Amino acid sequence: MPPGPHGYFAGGAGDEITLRDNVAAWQRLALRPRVMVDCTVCDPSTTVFGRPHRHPVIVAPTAFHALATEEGEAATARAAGATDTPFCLSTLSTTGVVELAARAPEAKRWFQLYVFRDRGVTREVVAAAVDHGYEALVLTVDVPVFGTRERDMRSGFALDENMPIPNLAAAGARGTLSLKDVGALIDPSLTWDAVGLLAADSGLPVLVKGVLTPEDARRALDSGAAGIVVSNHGGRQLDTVLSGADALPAVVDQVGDQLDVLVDGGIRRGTDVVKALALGARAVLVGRPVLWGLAVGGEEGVRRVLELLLADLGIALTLAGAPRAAELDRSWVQRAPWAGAD
Ligand code: FNR
Ligand code: LAC
Repeated sequence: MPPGPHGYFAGGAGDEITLRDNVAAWQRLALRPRVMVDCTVCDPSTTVFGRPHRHPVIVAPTAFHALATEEGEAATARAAGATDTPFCLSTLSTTGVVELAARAPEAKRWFQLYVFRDRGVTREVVAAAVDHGYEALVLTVDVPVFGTRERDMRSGFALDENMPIPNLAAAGARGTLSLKDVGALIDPSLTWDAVGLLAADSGLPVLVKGVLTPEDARRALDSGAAGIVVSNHGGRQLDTVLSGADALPAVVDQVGDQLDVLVDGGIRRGTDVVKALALGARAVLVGRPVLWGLAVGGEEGVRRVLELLLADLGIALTLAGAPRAAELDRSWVQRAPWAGAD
């Protein structure tokens, strides 16, 4: 990839402390495997919103897939569909909501929402998602403004005016766009009442993405959310916040019996997924690995990334003595001795 788009995909906010810790935090947990368990059948399945999923991996919403491959989000969604992985389309996609549904009809699709200042545009895009079979809305709540992305400042990263970004065009964006221009279209006045309104308007389950504290988890529950994604946006927003791995347990303790809690950030290995499930997550979202697969090999590349992760998950579950993923609990993890003193 050219350095500008590569830095945009790879980078985080500030000193990238949270970006690095997202990966490191899973590695600070040690597994406590059980042996002599009948592992003839491995069943990684889970339920999200009461619906069965063949496995707990979901493609995280990420913007601008045409930066990685000409086909854009259709390639990613098809690869997701081929591996029974739900695909979450970003509001900032380079393929529209309706077009993606037509080009990847097999994929289980979710839609991630950024609420624009122009609420008319938001209403229309949500209505299109509802009409075209998207199964859930993921309301991202950690972007009242974009974080300080110094890689993008150094590279002068901007979106070429020839790259289609349908929802931004509808929201009035024109010409070459910096991330600041994009951010200016997003409504920074959003508060918790938006969750219930969105659920009522759409009739779809609403997941609140970007919660890191039990306080906010409780507010999400009280606001009518169906679930939460414990997430720091891949370390791209507020630097030095907790990783998903470290924020997850307290959120599960607060609302886990009433809401589906998902987690993302730094999930790279089957063992990371096992740890997330053991800590109480129902599913995990994966961001950058999918983008790298897309950049290297388009649809085939994404498929390969997902297949590798799912195969690794099967081995990890089996070797952990938890062939049925639903049986994992916190007794499967402990703080690792190599994690160092607090
Ligand atoms: C993102 N993420 C994101 N989230 C969101 O809700 N809407 C979006 O449009 C985007 N766009 C986006 C672009 C890029 C390039 C990245 C890397 C991330 C955040 C994403 O959904 C997810 O929270 C993180 O990427 C998860 O961390 P990992 O798996 O990338 O470590
Ligand atoms: C990002 C946005 C688009 O993290 O969510 O770049």
